[in-house]
Order: sequence, then C-alpha cells, then structure tokens
Amino acid sequence: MILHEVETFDRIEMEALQLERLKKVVHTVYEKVPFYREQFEKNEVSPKSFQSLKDLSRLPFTTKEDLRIHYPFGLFAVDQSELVRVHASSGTSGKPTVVGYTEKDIDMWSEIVARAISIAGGKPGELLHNAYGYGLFTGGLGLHYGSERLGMTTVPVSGGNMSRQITLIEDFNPTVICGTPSYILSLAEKLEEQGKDPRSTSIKYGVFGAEPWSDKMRKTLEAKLDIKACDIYGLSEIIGPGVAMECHESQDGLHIAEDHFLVEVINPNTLEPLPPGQEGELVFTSLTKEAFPIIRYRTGDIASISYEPCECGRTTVKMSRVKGRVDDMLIIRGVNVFPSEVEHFLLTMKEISPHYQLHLKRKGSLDSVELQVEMSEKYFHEIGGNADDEKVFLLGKQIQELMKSSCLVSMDVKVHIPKSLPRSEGKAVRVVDLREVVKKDIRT
Ligand code: DLL
Repeated sequence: MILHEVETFDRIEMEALQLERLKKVVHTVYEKVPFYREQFEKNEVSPKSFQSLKDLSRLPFTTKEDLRIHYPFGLFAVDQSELVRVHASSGTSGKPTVVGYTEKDIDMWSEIVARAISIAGGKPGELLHNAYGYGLFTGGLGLHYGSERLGMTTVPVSGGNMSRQITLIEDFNPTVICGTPSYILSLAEKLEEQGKDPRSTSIKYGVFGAEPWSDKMRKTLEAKLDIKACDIYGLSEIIGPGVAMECHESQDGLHIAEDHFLVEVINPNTLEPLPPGQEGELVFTSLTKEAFPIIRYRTGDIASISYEPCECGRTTVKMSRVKGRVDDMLIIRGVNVFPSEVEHFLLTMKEISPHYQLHLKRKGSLDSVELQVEMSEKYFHEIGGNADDEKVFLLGKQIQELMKSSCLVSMDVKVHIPKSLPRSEGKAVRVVDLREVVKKDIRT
C-alpha cells in the first residue's frame, strides 16, 4: 500500500497547510475574478483579514446559478490563453457548466486521481480498463491521467460497445476497472448473456462513481464480478473525479483530498453549518486550483463527514456515500426519499434485477410516483416466462408493501419483463419526470 505523506498528516499539520493555501486563494480570487471581489466588498471582507479557516464563513456561497450567469469563462482567474483544457457538464437545461484547467491544474488533478486509484487498490505496473466516457465529461480523461500518473497501463476504452469491452478485458487482463456502477452492472450482465462467468475475469478492483449508488448495489457488483468495489466522488466544478475516494481496506467512507479541497457541510435550507456526523449539503473550496478557483461551492450533494481514524492508516477527513442530490429528493406526501434509498431496499429482493426507474406522473390533479422494476431472468424463467401471471401482480404488491414499510412512501409499482428498462452508457437516469408542469413537491 502506498501512503502519501499528506494523507497521514495530523489535524494541526493539515489545517496549517490548508490555511496557508486558503490565504493564497482568497488573494487570487479577489485580484483576478470580479465576481469574487464584489462578494468580498459586499460582505466587507478583506483577503488580508484571513487568519483562520473559520474566516471562510464570512464569505457567501457560490452556486451553480453563479456559474451559469458567468458562462462560459467569467469566473476564471487566468487568461484563456493559459488554459490547456476545458471540460463541461451537460446540465439538465440550457447551457452547460464550463470548467477550465491550466497545466498545473491538470498536474494536480492527475496526482489526486493517481492517489485515488491507489487508495482503491490499483498498483503501478498493472492494467486499468477505463470505461468512463471520454470527452467533455471529466470521468474518462480524469481517470486516464490519474492512472498514467500512478504508472498503470491505461486502456482508454470509454463507454459503449460492450462486446469490444469484453474482448479487451479477456485479452488484456486488467486488475482495475473504472466506470459508472450502472454501466459496469450492464457489462457484467452482458458477460453472463455470452455464457461467460463474470467472476472469472482478471479484475480485482472497481473504481465506481459519478452517480449515487447504494451499498446493496456494491454488494451486487462485488458478488457478480468477484471484486472489491470502491466509491469515487467528484464534480467538474471542483476538479472532476478524485475529490474523494473510498479505501479498499475499510470501504467505509471516502477520503477527501483535503490538502486541495476544503469541505464544509451545511443545512441546505437554513445554510447553517452542520457538525461531523450530521447529514447535509457538501460545500467545497478549492485550495490550489489556478484557472478556476472556487469558493464555498454548494454541490447539491447530500452526505456527512467524519474525522474518525480509518483502518487504512489515512487521517484525512472522510465523507459518507452521497445519498443523492438535493434536487433529486422526492417529497411524497411529506416524506423525503432519495432514489438511492429506494434502491437499497429494492435490491434485497431476489425476484427483481438491479435496474429501476422512478416515474413522476400526474393522476388528475394529483402527482404520483410509479416505480418501474424488472423481473430477474431467473425469476421470469421460474414463473414460466409469463408476464401476465398472477405471481407478477403479487410481486408488484409485495414491492409496494416493501416501499411503504421501509421508505415510508406509497408508490405504484410496475413490474416489467427482464431487459426492458433502458440501460445507460454513463450516468443512470433514475428519475423521469413525466408531468407537464415540473414540480418538486409530489403529493399523492
Ligand atoms: O461525475 C465526476 C466523476 C467522474 C466522479 C467519474 C466520479 C467518477 P459531474 O459530471 O460534474 O462530475 O457530476 C458531478 O455527480 O455533484 C454528484 O451529484 C454526482 N456524483 C459524482 N460522484 C458520485 C458518487 C462527475 N460517487 C455530480 N456518488 C456530483 C454519488 C456522485 N454521486
């Protein structure tokens, strides 16, 4: 196991490093980004007055809306000629969110992703199969540069073309595979479909992320592929993948690269800070980025943090798995539920496959949620391949009861035949809004 010195700093050392870097970054944004200078002036804060990490709370949060307003390069702290790369995240409506990197930024990013892959079990000299999409999305190139930096032979497969993915895995013998959990699940199913045993490949470790996934989904993937699957977190606005990584030793929380990203957790409604252990919205400040430094960025992601020691020996603060995005939370008759919670309970049922979607619908003047699930091949076979069977009806009822007792929500359930729900090549689409008017508060 390679432990980087900074990953074992004690709290005093880490906070001293963070403060030194924070002082620099606040000066930079004040000098170079008019948006931030305005924020400092409005709040009567001077960069010189930064004497402790707590001083950061005197500055307001940065939001996705601020990024939109300053599209595409308005929040950058360097001239466009100094950028060596841009990435962008698609965004659900309108223009994408654009982020930029100097050569030094790419260097830092490669370093933290190299650390992340190593935290997950990757080793120099071995081979990494990278099935994250290449392009404007940060997943493909992010993992690619990190893998090369670690000294792994990197196979830049990107997403798509499952048969080719399988051939390359069989012929090249990778020990690490990277991709979204939903895509890797489809890949494992494709292997089964070809009459192969997904447990017999050379793969030992999975680096999965870019979308919320439950611990039950981890167990499913680990059992199907006979691997250790670890969670990688990140977002383009902060750098891309590698902001935090779960270690294969404990698989209990993700180590934040806090020498580069300062984390806070806030109550998304009151914006008050929350202590370790309490779930809230993650907020990050970049400490070392040149092109696109970002102060107190509200990620929209729900998680908690912990300073408890980890069995892997790292002392960096850990974040829990992301439960979901604030915007993905459904409120059904006053009960809050995230798709990942639905997934957690759904995957306890052997009769269904791990693919699902939540459809938001309108019944008359009322909103409702319909959970779309698929029978597993095995169960479908057991009931004689008849989708109209009474058993399918009862299975739907059983799932409905499970959702009511576990997630405390009533939802309609539609049981489909195997392989009928859409598969994604990147991030899985878990919530589909089929209502005419988009409303967050679903009351059935
Ligand atoms: O998804 C970066 C990434 C690539 C992370 C590859 C991990 C692996 P964006 O496209 O900007 O960047 O999307 C960021 O995806 O705010 C979360 O809502 C979600 N997300 C990312 N990683 C996880 C994860 C990349 N491990 C948004 N668990 C974030 C849950 C995640 N959600």
